[in-house]
Amino acid sequence: MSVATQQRSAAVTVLVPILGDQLSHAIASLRNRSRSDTVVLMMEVADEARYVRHHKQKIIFILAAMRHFAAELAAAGWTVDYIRLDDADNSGSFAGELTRAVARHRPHAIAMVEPGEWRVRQAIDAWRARFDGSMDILEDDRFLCSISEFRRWAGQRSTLVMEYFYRDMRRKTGLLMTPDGAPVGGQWNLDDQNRAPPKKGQTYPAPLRFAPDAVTQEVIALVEDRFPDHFGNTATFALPVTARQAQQALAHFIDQALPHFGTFQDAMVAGEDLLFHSWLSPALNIGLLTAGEATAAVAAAYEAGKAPLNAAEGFVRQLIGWREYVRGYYWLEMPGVADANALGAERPLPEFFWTGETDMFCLAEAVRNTRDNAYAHHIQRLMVLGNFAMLAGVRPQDVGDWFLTVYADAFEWVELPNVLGMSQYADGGRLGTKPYAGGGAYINRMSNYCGHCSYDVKAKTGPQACPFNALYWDFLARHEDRFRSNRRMANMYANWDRMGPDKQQAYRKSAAAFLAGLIAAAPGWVRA
Ligand code: FAD
Ligand code: DLZ
Ligand code: SF4
Repeated sequence: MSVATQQRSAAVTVLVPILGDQLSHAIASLRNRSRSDTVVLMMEVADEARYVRHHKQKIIFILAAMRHFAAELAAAGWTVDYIRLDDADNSGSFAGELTRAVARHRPHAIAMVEPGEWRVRQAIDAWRARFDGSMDILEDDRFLCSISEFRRWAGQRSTLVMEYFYRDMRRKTGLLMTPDGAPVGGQWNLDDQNRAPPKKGQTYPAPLRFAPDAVTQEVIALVEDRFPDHFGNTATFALPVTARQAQQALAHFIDQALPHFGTFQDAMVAGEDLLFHSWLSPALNIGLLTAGEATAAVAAAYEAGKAPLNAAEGFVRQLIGWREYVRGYYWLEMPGVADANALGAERPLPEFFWTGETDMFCLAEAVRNTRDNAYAHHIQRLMVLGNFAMLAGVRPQDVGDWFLTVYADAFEWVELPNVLGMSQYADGGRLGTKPYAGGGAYINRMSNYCGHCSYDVKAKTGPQACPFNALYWDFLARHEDRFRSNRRMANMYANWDRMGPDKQQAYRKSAAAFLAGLIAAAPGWVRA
């Protein structure tokens, strides 16, 4: 491997630690800095792989991308002190490696970009308090909205409605805006054109899969050796691990998938792991690609007539709307939100989230995609996995641990708001105004899953009936006090009322029988 671990001969002045999700050549800590008095520190540490037992592909992805990035920096003339996981003296933690690096290089200053996760920020701040030199923590300006800017935005409002934040971000970036400040096409949000079910006979583009090179293969062997019991397949690893590959993935998405991305954003199809989704979140979240680059390329494709507005707007909304919004929410609400459990859900996570062994085809299919690719698309996460967990009353922190462990794109700043806020309603509606709850009819309408399933989606109660049906009504009944007065749920309660007591009882008995049969996961899946 060509990673440079050079000792500098001249007195070193500035140490620049770069974390595994900061792999951007334009990172603020390197900007305007001289190569002659800088040592870049990159640290592979076992603690980060083990604080939850990440999917093997997630560890491979981050370590392989780190090694490629370090080699690129070295080739560009930077001095890189790269600590490998299997280095003999590796302490296993960021704090331990910072201490060792200070002893090696005796820097007069340290400069690093703010860590993306609360947990890591706390550890770095604690270390910094003990360090007797100067240490600058710089803003992560790869995000389009800073943490302080979001705080100001939120401070002026009683509720955090994403739509208003999104409009401000459109104005700020000028993306898909006319010169006189109006949204292109006259509407801010084309979400109502993003919900078509899959079409019979539709074909889907083949995902762009990157074959592991020698560097990545070495990491795969290392991960198999060091973390053999972690969840996930490694033979199917195909993620981009360099900025160049991430650009290829973006170009492939724009060319092959973007034209249909908007229309079929909520569709699900058996055996189709991506449909028209981009699979760019892993690369975006570790910095191989920035949101600015991806949205500019998509807006340009729209302007060139290569994609319709509902696709370009849908994609831009996810990135400058949702992605930036959840990050702002995370830093606004942490650490309290991590323990949120507004619905008092206490059931442990079912075992099938790990094994995939369930007769519910939609869930088995989502777990398979997760195991094979460390990926599932948004509607699998929200309306299959998350929906099931919420309806079944699974403890939100167990759900969060699972999502954080299994996805290559899972970093707490984006995972936690999506799980606790959007999907589990654990924050009591701070992020979303109503729970994302759906029965079998929703999944049947938006997918072809039910045709493959041994349950009957049309049957309402009894052992053969789709479990989502009874669980849905049981959830509404359990949380009637909270949700009946929610205007957006009035229709659902009107339907519940029309059923009458016998039918209501049958639903509740069916749900109870199903829930009694669920097997809980053993604790060792997440933490040793
Ligand atoms: P596309 O559908 O192609 O969307 C394009 C991009 O938009 C994504 O790459 C992503 O960067 C961004 N995006 C879309 N939706 C969201 C969103 N809700 N929040 C933030 N960014 C969004 N996303 C993560 O990046 N990491 C996570 O750990 C994560 N956990 C999730 C957990 C749950 C329960 C839910 C419901 C959603 C979660 N998401 C998470 C959001 C979303 O599901 C993924 O970003 C998306 O599935 C990634 O696949 P893609 O790149 O093909 O996305
Ligand atoms: C997730 C992860 C893993 C598995 N390994 C490393 C690592 O060895 N070195 C590193 O710098 N980062 C790693 N990461 C990412 C971190 O856990 C964390 O998400 C980021 O530092 C953001 O705070
Ligand atoms: Fe899922 Fe129910 Fe359809 Fe089976 S019948 S795939 S459990 S929604």
